[in-house]
Amino acid sequence: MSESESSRFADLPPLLPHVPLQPYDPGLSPEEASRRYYEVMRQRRSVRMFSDRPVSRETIEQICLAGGTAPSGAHKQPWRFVCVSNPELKRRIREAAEAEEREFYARRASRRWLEDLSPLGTDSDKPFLEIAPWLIIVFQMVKTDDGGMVYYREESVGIATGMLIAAIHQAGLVTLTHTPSPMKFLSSVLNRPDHERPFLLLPVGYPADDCVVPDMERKPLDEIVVWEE
Ligand code: IYR
Repeated sequence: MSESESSRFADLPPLLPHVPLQPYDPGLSPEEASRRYYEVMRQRRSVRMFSDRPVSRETIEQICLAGGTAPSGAHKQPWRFVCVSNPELKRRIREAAEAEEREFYARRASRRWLEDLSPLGTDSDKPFLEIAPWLIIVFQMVKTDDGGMVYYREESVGIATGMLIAAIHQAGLVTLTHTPSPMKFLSSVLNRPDHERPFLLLPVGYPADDCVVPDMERKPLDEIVVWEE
């Protein structure tokens, strides 16, 4: 560290103890391990038709622990996962979300936006908010619980949410990245403090027996990657 960096503040906290990394060994070559992971992840679909079949709290706990392994700015872990199975709370969330969505489809959405959504068949009806056994509402924290700073909040919470979604899929369950907009109602319905802001709502459960999903393709590798070797 340069003289100017080390001496700017005299009283910074000491370096944490450092321990040897225990590298994760998939027991396979990187080629095989990454292929198998892709084969699992390519089967993930966003689902809007849920079964009411129960999912244990233990499962949701493991999924949240996996989401919580995400990296974050200065390790502030600025996420809170509010896990709702209470039927009365789910009903109130559905009611408020549908009110916002009715406004969205009837007035707020531009013609362009409705054009893009039309092939997906979405509308303001959100029965899955009551049918799915769990709703995980991801909140981002604009301050830590003790009033400290957080850094790269959106990036950190976005990464944690992605890892949560991967964990839901790995568990053999399905979800949907639901974005009721605006979502401020979630703070009041769920009684969350001011320093937590709603980020995303994930219904979690099994798909309905007659569940269908839109037949669409993902972009091929050469459209999502640029090589500079
Ligand atoms: N939030 C609305 C609209 C909507 C927006 C996008 I972007 C989608 O991929 C799907 C729906 C709703 O949930 O209906």
